[in-house]
Formats: sequence, structure tokens, C-alpha cells
Amino acid sequence: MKNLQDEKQRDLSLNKSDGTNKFLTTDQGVKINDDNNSLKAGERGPSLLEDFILREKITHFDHERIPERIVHARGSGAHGFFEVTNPIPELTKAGFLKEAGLKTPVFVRFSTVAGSRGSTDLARDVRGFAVKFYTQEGIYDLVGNNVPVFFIQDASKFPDLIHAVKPEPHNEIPQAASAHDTFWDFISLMPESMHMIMWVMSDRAIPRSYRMMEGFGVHTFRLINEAGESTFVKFHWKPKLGTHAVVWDEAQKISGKNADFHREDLWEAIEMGNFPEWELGIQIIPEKDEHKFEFDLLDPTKIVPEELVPVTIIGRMVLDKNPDNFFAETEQIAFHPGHVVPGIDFTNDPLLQGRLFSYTDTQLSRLGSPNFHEIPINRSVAPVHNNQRDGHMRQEINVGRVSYHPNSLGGGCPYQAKISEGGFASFNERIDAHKIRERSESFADHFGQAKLFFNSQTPTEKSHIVKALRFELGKVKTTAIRVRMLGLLSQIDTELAEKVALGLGSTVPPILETPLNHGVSPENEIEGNHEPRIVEQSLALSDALSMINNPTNSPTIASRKVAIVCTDGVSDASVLNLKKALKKEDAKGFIIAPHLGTILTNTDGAIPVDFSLLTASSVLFDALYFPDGLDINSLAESAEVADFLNEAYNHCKVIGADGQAASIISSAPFASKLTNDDEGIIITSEAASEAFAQDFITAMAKHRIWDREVNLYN
Ligand code: HDD
Repeated sequence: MKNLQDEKQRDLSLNKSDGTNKFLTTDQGVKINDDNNSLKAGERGPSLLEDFILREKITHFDHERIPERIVHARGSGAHGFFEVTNPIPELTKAGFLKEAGLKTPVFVRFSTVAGSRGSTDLARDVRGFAVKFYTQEGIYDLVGNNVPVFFIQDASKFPDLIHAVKPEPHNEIPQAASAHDTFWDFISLMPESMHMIMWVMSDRAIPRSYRMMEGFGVHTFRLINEAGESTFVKFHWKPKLGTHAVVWDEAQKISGKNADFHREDLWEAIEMGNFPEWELGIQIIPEKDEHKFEFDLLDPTKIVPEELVPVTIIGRMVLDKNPDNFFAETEQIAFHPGHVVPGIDFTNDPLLQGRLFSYTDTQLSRLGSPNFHEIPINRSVAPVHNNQRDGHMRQEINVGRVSYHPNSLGGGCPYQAKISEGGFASFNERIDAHKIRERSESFADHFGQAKLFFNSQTPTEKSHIVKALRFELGKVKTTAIRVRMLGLLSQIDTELAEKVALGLGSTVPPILETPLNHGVSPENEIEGNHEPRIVEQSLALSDALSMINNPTNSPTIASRKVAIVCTDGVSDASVLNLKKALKKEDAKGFIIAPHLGTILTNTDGAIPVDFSLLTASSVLFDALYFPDGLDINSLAESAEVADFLNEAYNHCKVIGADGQAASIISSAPFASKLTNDDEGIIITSEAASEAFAQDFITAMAKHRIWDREVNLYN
């Protein structure tokens, strides 16, 4: 079998440049003798225009920036491969899905949507999950998100949505945040966004790491087999590490302590060999079942519940190599849902249809030329031959005089490929219709699945949604917008609306006062805009929608980080005991001490310190440990240690202490709140016990100890 895994790396190596042991030169290859001084008329005289070295260097610098993406500007990427585990030749003729064990190179870019390139990773936002497959039959891009639905049903509303969520245009405030008037103004007039709003107000919008997110293709796509038959599919990425989030207070603090938290996590995981991994699954819906559901498969504000159509795993994706250069690769990569290969096709989802125009168009202004496909990271590994020519920055030198088809002078080349030779042919869908500007009646249920999502959450998750809405709407200054939102929320769940209203010091308006039809008054209603309605779902609950009950979660602590607070005199047996146990589980302990350098242990050994108390913070770790032998008195006076303890407790993290260090927990500010059944407080008077390490790990595998929180649903 042909192993294609490294094919893209070989291709990229053609463009790599490394200055090690080389001379410094100009862009024209002229060796530079002095890179520190410009050419001047005399020692203290003016610089000379003649200085081509200075001019070239500064001109290049002046033009080093390109426009950031209008959405998804902040992102991080990595190389890897996709491997077929369960081939589906009966469903698709796509070569990269047909053979078990076949590996196809990929590049993945994760992103936030609203913030600028330099904004924080931890914004409450949807995450982009875009995968470029370098297949033998050309580029295939699966440009998805970590949420399976979208805010709007029709692409024509996308510019409005993005204008509303981006910083407000008069003062460019706030950065990377939806908690402001224009966003909620728009949303409160767009009931179709309610399902998505439930997802975005849930902890899905503040992931613990990119590696712990699900990914979704969102739209219904088609797979086409050799016989030309179509099957509807929804794409799902299932993370090996489970689906987990941080808490909102933590997210806000991480944004200050380390705005690159997700970027760094992805980078470090790959550097350390903890390769991020997902399974790729599909929900398979035969053509004949197109109208079987209580929602429309073409409506991107709807999911197909996994309980109705299970996810069939067909492969796995591993990210095993960081980019060599952020700009060249992660910034210049250009995704497009319209990049498909034979065997994959579109549906008439009106959001997808609009996307098919937008992505190439945006690259023209972002990357500056229709030749963006020649940029190494975008280059196909399948051969490219056509009659497209010229344009800014053209790299390819097309030989010969023929650049048209049909031709006789070039022998008819390049040839068109028959379908049997791999030529792409669109699915032969029958369309016989009037040209109309209307929304389908089958898209009118805006609340049924929002309810399903909300009802499927655990009390902890419901409580987080209420608090998120209180936060977001609490930042909205216009009272009427808040009230309108309460009206919409009441159609999802009256208790939800009431609890949010309580936090806003407001009351839920009667339903009739809530404009439902796209914000237009009844006399201005556009024909064809159907009054939103609630379709009761046949399914009452779906565990796949909850993060806490999510079937993808397994009790692993792989790649989790533990802060081990140390001072001189610490017991090296205790430190080693936990570190070793963590390592066995592929997790890691980091030594945090009052100063960098080393600390002396109780046996006069020296342990190197990873972070000082000043540069570390509880929010950057998953759990906290105080080993035996600590200088408790000095730690008790440290404000940083108090913050460590309080935040770890409030963010529901595991806190452990053994031997004499246990007293730090009994005298902690939260000690009076501690109950005996808090599964996350692991204390033992014995030092360096294996049972302690095991209990610590078992508790960590629960991710968080949610019982500690004030739960609005208890
Ligand atoms: Fe989009 C970027 C995902 C709707 C227009 N989109 C972009 C990226 C992701 C998505 C992950 C970043 C790709 C990267 O890392 O470079 N977009 C989605 C999903 C959508 C969606 C899952 C709904 C299901 N997008 C959408 C619509 C439009 C766009 C309806 C326009 C009509 N999206 C764009 C864009 C971007 C983009 C303006 C900005 C940068 C880029 O394309 O390359 O064309």
C-alpha cells in the first residue's frame, strides 16, 4: 500500500530555507558585509539613497503584514495525517476514504471567530476546526467548527452577524467578546440563532484545549459512490482526550496570565510527543430518508441527534508536527468548503451555498492574488495542470504556447478526465423550481433543538449557561435588548429565562411582546418569512450534547498539568512519588517555588524549579499538590499561594497534600466550606504513599469536582 503520510512534507521541503552556516545576503543573493550600519555621507552625516541594502530591508519590513482574516483571525495550526480505519467504498469513491490503513497528510487550523490575530485564546467564542487533506485526487477541505450548528440559516445574514459580533465600529470595543450591545441586539432579533446561542453560552465555547474539542462539518454533505449514488452525511471529529472546558472565571484569568494558552498547549503537546488525536465519524443518512426527520437536513441550525443516527467511525487524525513558520504555514493557509474531491459533494443548505462563494473571494484580498494555491502550504500534492495563467506573484513557469481549451496546437492537452479517469462530476441532482427569495417553511422551528440541547445538560451545565447569559446580557447596556432576549429564552425554557432575569434584575416579558419574525413588525413582514414555531422533538435527551455526560469522555488524565508547590526542605520522596505516578498516566508535574533555579530537598538533593510563584498561576494547571516537608509558615504568608489555593478550589480542581503539608489545606480560606465528601481534596498524613498518588489521579480524571460550585439548579 502506498503510504502518503509524508508526501506533503516532501513537497514543502522544496521551499524550506535554513541560514545555518550560510552567509547573510540581500534578496538578490549579494553577500552583506555590514548589517548594522546604513551607508552615510560621513561619520555623522545623512544616509544615502544609494543604500540598496537598507532600502531593501526596510521596504520588505514595511510590507510584512497582510490583512488578517475577517473572521477566524486568531488561530494555530499543525501538520499531521489522517488514516482510514473503516473504509467506506460503498458510500464514496473518494480515494482517501477507500482503503484501510491509507494515510493522507493533513494540516489543521484551530481558531476563535471574533477576535483579532493578537487576541486571547480564551474568549467565549466558537472555535474553528479546519482540516486540509492533501489527497492524491486534489485538496479536500473540511472547514468546520467545534459546534455542530450555526447562528443563521442563510449566508446573506453572515456579514450582519459578523458586523454585530465584532468590536463596535465607532470605538472598536470590545475585543474578542460577544458581551456587548450590537451582538445581542442582532441575536435578539434572530430567533433562528437560539440553538447556536445555547451552545455558545455553554462551556463548549471555553475549551480546556484545542485537543479536547469535538469538531463538526456542520452542514449536511453528500458522499457519492462509483455508481453515482448519493448518501447524506454529517462529519464529526471525536477527540481522544474527551471533550472538556475550563470555567468562565478561569477563562478570563487565563486571558490575562497567558493569552496563548491554547496555542502553547497545542505546540507543547506536539513537541513533547503527546500527539493530539481525533476519530473521524460520519452520520449516514440514505437519500430516501431525506424527509424523515422533524427538522430539515438542509437547515444548518439543526443537528441530527446521535441517538437517531449514530456516528460511524471511519478514521483517525493525528497531529504530529508543528509548523516551521507561523506566517508561511498557519497564516497563509487558505481553506475553502468548496475544495472537494470526487466522491464528496454539497447539499443545497443555503448557508453552505453562500460559503462556496466567500472563501476564494476572501483569499483574493487576504493573500492578494488568484495564485494563492501556489503558496507551498496550499499546494496540492496531486498534479495541477490547467490553462489558468499569470496574475500577481505567479510562481509556475508554464511552458508552450497553448493556454486554452480546446486546442490542436498542444495536442488537446491538458486533457479533460472522464469520470472513470477521476474527473469530478457534480451530483446529478434534479432541480425543477421557481426562482424565489424565500426561506423554506421547513426551517421555521427555531426552538425545538435549543430545548433539546438545554434539556440534555446536567444541572451543572445548565447553571453555567444561566451564568454565561447573566454575564453576557449583563454587559449589554440597552435594557430593551436584554428584555427581548429574555423573551426568546422563555421560549426555550421558562425557568432558564427566569433565572437569567433574576441576575439581570429584570422580568421575563409575555411572549406576545417578543418580536419573533426577524425583528420586523407584523405589518412589515416579508412574505415567505414563516412565523417561528416550536417543534417538539421526538427525542427528549441526548447525552452527546452534554460535555459532562459526553460518551467521548474516558477517565484519562493524559497530558494534564499538575502544579507541585515546593520550598526548600520539601520531601523528594513525595515529589518523586507523584511525578512518577503522573508520568505513567502521560501527565506531568511542574515544580513551582518562591524562586527559579533549584530548591533543596530534605535529603539535600536539588530539584530544578519550572516556574516561580510569580510566573505560575493556578489557572494554568489542572490540579495542585503540596508535598510533605514544605515550609508551611512562609507559604502561608504568600499572596500567590493564597491565590493558588483559592482559585484551584473555586475552579473545582483537585488539591492534594501529604505528610505535614496537609495543614495548608485545613488552614486555607475555603477550609470552612470543605465537606468530607469533596472528592477533589486528597489529604493523607502519610508521605509519598502510592495510594495517595492513585487517589489524586482518580480524582483528576473526573476533570473537575463540580459539586463545589454554587449550582443554580440544585
Ligand atoms: Fe467561515 C473562515 C468555519 C460560515 C466566510 N470559516 C472560516 C474558518 C472556519 C470557518 C473554521 C477559518 C479557516 C482558517 O482557519 O483559515 N464558517 C465556518 C463554519 C461556518 C461558516 C463552520 C458555518 C457552518 N463563513 C461562513 C459563512 C461565510 C463564511 C456563511 C460567508 C458567507 N469564513 C468565511 C470567510 C473566511 C472564513 C470570510 C475568513 C477567512 C477565510 O475565510 O479564509 O470567507
